[in-house]
Amino acid sequence: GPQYDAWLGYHAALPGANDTARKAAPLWSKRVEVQEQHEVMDTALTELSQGLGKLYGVQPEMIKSQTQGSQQNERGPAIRLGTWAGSDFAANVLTDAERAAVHGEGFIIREDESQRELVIGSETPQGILYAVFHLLRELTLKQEGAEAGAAAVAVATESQPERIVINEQPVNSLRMINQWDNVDGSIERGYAGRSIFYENGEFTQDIGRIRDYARLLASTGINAVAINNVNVHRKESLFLTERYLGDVAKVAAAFRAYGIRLFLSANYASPIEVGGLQTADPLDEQVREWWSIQTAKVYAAIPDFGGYLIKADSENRPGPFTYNRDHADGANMLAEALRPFGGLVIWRCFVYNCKQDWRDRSTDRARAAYDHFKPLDGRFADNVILQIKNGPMDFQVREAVSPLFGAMEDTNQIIEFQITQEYTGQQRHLAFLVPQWKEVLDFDTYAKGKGSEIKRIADGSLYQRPYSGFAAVSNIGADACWTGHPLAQANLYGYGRLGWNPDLSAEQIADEWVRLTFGHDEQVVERITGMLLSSLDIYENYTAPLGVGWMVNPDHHYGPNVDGYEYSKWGTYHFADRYGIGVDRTVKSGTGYTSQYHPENAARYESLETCPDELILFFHHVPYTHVLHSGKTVIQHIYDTHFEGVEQAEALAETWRELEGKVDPVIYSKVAELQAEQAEHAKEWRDMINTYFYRKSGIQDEHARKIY
Ligand code: BDP
Repeated sequence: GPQYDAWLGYHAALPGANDTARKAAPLWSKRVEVQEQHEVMDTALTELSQGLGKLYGVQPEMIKSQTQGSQQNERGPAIRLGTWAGSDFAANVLTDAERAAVHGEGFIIREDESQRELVIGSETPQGILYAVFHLLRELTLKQEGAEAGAAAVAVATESQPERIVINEQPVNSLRMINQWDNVDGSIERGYAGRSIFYENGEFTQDIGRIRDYARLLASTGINAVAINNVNVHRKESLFLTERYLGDVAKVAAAFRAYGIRLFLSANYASPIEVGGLQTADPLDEQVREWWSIQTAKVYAAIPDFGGYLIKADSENRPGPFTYNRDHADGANMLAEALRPFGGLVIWRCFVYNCKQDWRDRSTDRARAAYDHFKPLDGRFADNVILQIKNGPMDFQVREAVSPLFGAMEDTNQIIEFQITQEYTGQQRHLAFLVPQWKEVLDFDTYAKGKGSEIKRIADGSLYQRPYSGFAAVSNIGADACWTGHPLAQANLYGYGRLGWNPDLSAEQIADEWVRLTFGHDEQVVERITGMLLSSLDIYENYTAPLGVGWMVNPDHHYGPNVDGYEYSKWGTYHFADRYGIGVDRTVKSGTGYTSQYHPENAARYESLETCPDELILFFHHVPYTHVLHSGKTVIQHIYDTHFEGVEQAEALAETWRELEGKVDPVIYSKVAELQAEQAEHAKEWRDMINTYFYRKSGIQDEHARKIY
């Protein structure tokens, strides 16, 4: 059904879609020709046939021919697809220069003048698969006219329909998903049911569901996945051994069919936990040998294994610090074991002291990643990639960007986002995260002068790094709609699309997702895109103010708790007292964190005059009466945004209710229920936050609204 098909339903399930659509079927859609055999190519063919079938109501005829050299004049209407090396289709239609313009996973889709032939070409089978998904998406998006009953596809301009001409090249080479799934079937920070990978200590037998997931991911351009939690416990450490490798290989096969490489999170202390050694010291010969042998076993089972994802010396996980080694020593040791097989080490920079003393303000958690890793620039092996969270704290609704981007020109770096909504409403509240990711990606680090945006560091172009890209924590589970909140599918979709092309706008991504999922009814499109695009600001309005973050219940992180973390060891303080609030991270009088940015940004954040309002409490400790650039005092801003946020959350619920009867009834009810719940919970946030600051400050709301 529509919940499960997500954005790949091709409108087959929408009322009345098929009859009118059939008329609009392009000439070439009735026949598909291919000349080569490859697993991923086969997937592409299946997708193409299914997709066209759903879109136009007719199954295309599939022709597989081994013979090359088909002549121009013999060719009847068809889609012809193939790689440069494996077919002559592209050669017949495209010039050498056109082909040279795309490489690797990039592709070309070209319709001829007479609109009888559509050629899909790429250097790789993966490129062909991406092309097929891209084509089906475009055709679905252009079905608007067909659904409205028009005779021709909506690509028509004036009387002549437009010829399809598409060239696409993924901007980032690694486009990865991290599952935080545990082998007991639970998911760390999962809000959409149990794991689809594991149950009760074993791998699932339901490979079909994993395949369906691979399909969703590949359709947005994802090409890598780590299938277990970065917090690797004893049982998951055994994934590298005979105990589980056969199962891992089966999952790898499901992903392989969709062009996705499998990675494993590995336990840094595996040589001890699994290998029975006394140490995991990266410079110990036995330890190095253990990793080499174990890695060879992994590759024997999974020849295209991607590599290891490592969380070390973080939140009680083991790491090289135990042996007085640094993270370059640790990562390079694993890199050596992986190198013979072309494998990668993805080493996370989420390293900080989670047992710090709150009275000691010199240990600012925001500083930690930069302090640990910046001095190691240039020391990492060439198959090591550092995975850096978008911000220096931990996926808050608002925080500064990580100053590590642009600080390590001799190190491969990828950016880590969190699709799962740990701190953004846990898929009970609506929070479309793409606008946040866009802001981060468009942030100018000034690392090499103006125009050094984070997206250009993530994609490797600024420093010409060989490995680059995106990673993100998944938001899916065994839930019927995959993501708990049906509209949270837009985050998974949007992440994949941005990884492919970070220049897509949040508006375009939202519009695409809504149309692919719900069809082209203008009211539906307008309302749901509106809901998505306003959702993050609304969530920010009624939660922690002005970039200060946290204020959530400890451990599970749902719901308001202003002092929940204030007197604990995690380093996530707001320092509110009767006079003011915020963390002084200036060089002048605070932790000195601002100096981790390049001078342009350092200066902007250091000064109260130039620090942007939305981050004022992230960088400064100010009195409640401090006047923001908006003209409001901090305390009045807190009151206003919290009252407004609740009204906006109520309006979201109201907007959705207007769509009853216009969207799938199951999705309708689920979202209606969740939006009502969000509106209720927003009130709890408003009341807790406003009351807290009213009592601390003793300052009245200018509008004398009811605060407890
Ligand atoms: C935090 C989560 C924790 C993760 C950690 C991480 O609360 O569950 O293990 O990040 O990224 O956001 O390693």
